[in-house]
Amino acid sequence: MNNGIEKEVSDIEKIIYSYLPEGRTEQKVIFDAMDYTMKAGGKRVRPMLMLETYKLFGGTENVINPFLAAIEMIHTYSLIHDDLPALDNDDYRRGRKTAHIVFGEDMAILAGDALLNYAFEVATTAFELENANYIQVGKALRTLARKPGIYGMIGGQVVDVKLTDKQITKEQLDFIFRLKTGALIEASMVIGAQLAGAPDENVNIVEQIAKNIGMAFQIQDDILDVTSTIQILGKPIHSDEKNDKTTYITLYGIEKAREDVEYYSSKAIELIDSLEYTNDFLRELIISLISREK
Ligand code: GRG
Repeated sequence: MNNGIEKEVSDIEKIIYSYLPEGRTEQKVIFDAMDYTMKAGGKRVRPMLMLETYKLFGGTENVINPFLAAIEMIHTYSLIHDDLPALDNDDYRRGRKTAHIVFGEDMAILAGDALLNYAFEVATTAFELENANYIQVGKALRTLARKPGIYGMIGGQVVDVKLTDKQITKEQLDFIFRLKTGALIEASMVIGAQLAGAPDENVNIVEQIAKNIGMAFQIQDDILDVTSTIQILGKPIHSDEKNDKTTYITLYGIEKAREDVEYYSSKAIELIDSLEYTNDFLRELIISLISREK
């Protein structure tokens, strides 16, 4: 990770942690589970993309802060649930034991639920901030509700789970990638644009940029699952094979997968360059995602 990105991750973590709840009561274990999973050190790709898209369109206010925390909470909830015995049944994530190993399956389910719900509790605090534009916050909230839901991340996960062990087509894999992984990346960037008050035509271009990043990101995830190590990834490798999942690699082979990561990333860069706004950091961040090793 380059120094600029490292500094950004550290700044974002300070913001995210400031929104975590403090637990002193009977239900303290849920606060502990939220804390444990949120502080396990993910790459913070989604909040970074959100913040940099916000800056791309000239955003400078702290209205973005609760949304940075909310998107990472929703992402973390999805990982907790994805690791459960009923789904991928993984013991490690972000270099630590998964939530269900540490807190038990019951508490891991509840911690995921809690993070999803708390994400909205946090995001709605944006209305209380000075200078908050209620229409922009309302639009961002709708994106936050819709993209991770049944037409987005959960929808993609449902098809992924239903088709586990089955022969699947390229079209079905594309559908799963676009929803399961792409939708949250779309939410991140679209919210950044909406909160900065970007015109609708630019919000649409941002959505296209995010779609391409989402595809590149998930294909790279499939590549790393067969080429990396548990030490670097912080989660088990060959997880897809263990779970009888058809992946980009099993369908297309590793060479084509690498070419397609380049293809989707260049499409994202071309689209970003077509805007009359510039943010070199965002451009660099997208390029760094192509060559990411974890
Ligand atoms: C509601 C039972 C129930 C399950 C929902 C929706 C869902 C579970 C899971 C989402 C699907 C998922 C895990 C998609 C994979 C996307 C992906 C590549 C995740 C890894 O993201 P990174 O690499 O992770 O950004 P870090 O740890 O760096 O944040």
